[in-house]
Amino acid sequence: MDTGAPRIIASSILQGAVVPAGTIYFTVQLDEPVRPNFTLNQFRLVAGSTLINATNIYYAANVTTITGVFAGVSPGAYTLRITSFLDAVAHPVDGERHPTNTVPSGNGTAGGNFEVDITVIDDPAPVVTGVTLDGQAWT
Ligand SMILES: [Ca+2]
Ligand SMILES: [Ca+2]
Repeated sequence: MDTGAPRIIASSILQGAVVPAGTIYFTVQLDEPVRPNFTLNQFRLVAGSTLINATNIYYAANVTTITGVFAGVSPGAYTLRITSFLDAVAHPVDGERHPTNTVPSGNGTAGGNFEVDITVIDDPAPVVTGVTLDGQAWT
């Protein structure tokens, strides 16, 4: 009998990460399958009182690896938040982020949001900062 809450055991973005603006892919792996009836507000970017739902959610066939996609994210400070994943018998994910390593999640009690603070920055094209000439004199 399944008596345990799922936990998040891997996260593609860790607490404090700096990521380029644009499309952000946030993938998490759980230690058991969760129900695949996702809604886009189960992956969110939170910036103050602004809540941005995922643009898409993808998941592997066994529903242990799930990706939230956020398109067109502007620079700024955000919290990535995952809420309300349920296992087959409706135990909510024990989601609190690990205090130092981000994962595995959980505080021993079913439920709790998984939240990762990130900074989104402009990602400019590479700039030439120096050149090496091969001995030819400029005249
Ligand atoms: Ca379970
Ligand atoms: Ca918990």
